[in-house]
Amino acid sequence: MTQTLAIGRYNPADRAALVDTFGTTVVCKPSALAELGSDLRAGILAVAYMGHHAFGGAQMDLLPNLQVIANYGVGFDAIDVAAASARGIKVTNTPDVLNDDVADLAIAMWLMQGRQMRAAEAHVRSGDWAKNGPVPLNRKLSGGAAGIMGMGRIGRDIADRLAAFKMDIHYHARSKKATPGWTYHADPAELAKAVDFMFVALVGGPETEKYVSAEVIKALGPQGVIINISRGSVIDEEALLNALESGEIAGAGLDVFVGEPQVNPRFLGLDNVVLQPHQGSATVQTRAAMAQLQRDNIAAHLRGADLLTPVN
Ligand code: 8YV
Repeated sequence: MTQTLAIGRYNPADRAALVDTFGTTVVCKPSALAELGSDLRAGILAVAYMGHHAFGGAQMDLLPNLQVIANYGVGFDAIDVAAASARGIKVTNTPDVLNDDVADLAIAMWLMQGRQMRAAEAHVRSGDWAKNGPVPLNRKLSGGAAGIMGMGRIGRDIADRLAAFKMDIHYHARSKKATPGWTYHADPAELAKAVDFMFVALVGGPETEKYVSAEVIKALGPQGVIINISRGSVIDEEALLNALESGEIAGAGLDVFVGEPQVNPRFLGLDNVVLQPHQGSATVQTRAAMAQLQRDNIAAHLRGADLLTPVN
């Protein structure tokens, strides 16, 4: 009988690999658990989890012999880790393998927003270039001041890329890090005040909810642009929309939203934003590496070896 249950919308290759490796049963979301027979549920030792639906104590209790939840993603805010720990369930994630792709997307959104590439492309496609001449001048990006909100693994990879753009780099984190001379700000609003471009790379979850508050957004000022590749929840989205609509800040590049994949329709009417469908890690190579690490964690657990990337 299968010992592994996969929860989530896996791409065909990852799904096939889970089924081939573990004889996995696959369901789309945690709410489907209750529909599985009690014998099947009682046999499950490992869950391969993917997605952003909450997976909490109530769902864990439907799997009375569950030992490990291997998350497909570095962010594990959908999983109630405290509830898992209380039940003796281990949680793993997929750090590092996605850093490059997520940092690449952050830089791409920054360039796209700053150089108004969406409007510029429309200018070419519509024939306006030939008819009406060049687009208005944009702002220079290289050599400016950039802030990283949350200097973890992904924040560091974004900063390394920004260094190649000759940016003056500032950051906020819980503590000062060893850096090549980047400026630390203990207060998030002070970071915002010091820079024009703020890259948000915080860990999601209740501790960081609306961490980028109305005050922080205001401190960024009218030239300010926010790029967010972490979680929608870490920004006060209502305050962000107000600031974008009123010109309190200049723009945003967003890969993540509160309540995604539903996106607040107010974003759709704005010309100063670049919007992406939470695709930071969505390349063939990176998703394959995430899926492999997820399977490796499950395999390690089932053979009694140490977990590769434990969370708790
Ligand atoms: C998701 C992510 O895991 O790693 C993360 O934290 O946000 C993504 O890579 C991916 O969208 C699958 O749910």
